[in-house]
Amino acid sequence: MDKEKALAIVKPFLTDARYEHTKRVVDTAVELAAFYEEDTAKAETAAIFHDYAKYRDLMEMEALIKNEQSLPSELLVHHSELWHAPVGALLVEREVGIGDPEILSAIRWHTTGKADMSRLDKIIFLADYIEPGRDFPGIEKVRPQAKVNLDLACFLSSKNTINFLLSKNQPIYPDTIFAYNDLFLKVK
Ligand code: DGI
Ligand code: FE
Ligand code: FE
Ligand code: FE
Repeated sequence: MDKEKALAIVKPFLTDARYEHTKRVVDTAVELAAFYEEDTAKAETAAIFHDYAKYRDLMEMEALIKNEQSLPSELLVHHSELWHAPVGALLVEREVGIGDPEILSAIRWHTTGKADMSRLDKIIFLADYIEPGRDFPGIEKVRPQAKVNLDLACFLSSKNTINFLLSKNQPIYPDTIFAYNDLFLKVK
């Protein structure tokens, strides 16, 4: 999809700050896709729409999670912050008409990750974590790995996120753990 057209679709659904974040994720993801010889057009579209559902009404998302076969009800016992990724993939398909399974997968898994992520999944997961506006503790060890070892960069992001969640006494979504273990075995 044309970049300007896609950005114009997503903009009304985002705050100004989130829109700026989205554009930085786009630049980061396209740069990584080019570096790893992945499809830059798919990376661009996935990045533009990755936070499409970030500000959807919680009741609307709850109803979708209850009623849609493709959304596991287990999401409901976890933090609602996780919902926008899988719900976003569904709504981007339904409302925007994006049908490419690789793009939808990258949107779906951008928050938690999962085991056996595709290269595009990893690029969006990582770009969302390291875009230049981010300032997470430990991020300075992740950024230099992005173009050296994609699995290691994703592993470090996943580890930092899990440490953050543990420090906040938050439960860890199963796919977040599956992503961590899978990447652990890949980088050890
Ligand atoms: O949407 P963004 O803010 O750009 O970033 P994101 O989609 O990576 O979501 C960020 C939030 O999701 C962040 O506050 C950490 C949280 N998160 C990621 N994995 C888990 C999680 N929260 C819980 N409770 N459990 C998880 O497994
Ligand atoms: Fe997100
Ligand atoms: Fe993320
Ligand atoms: Fe994001």
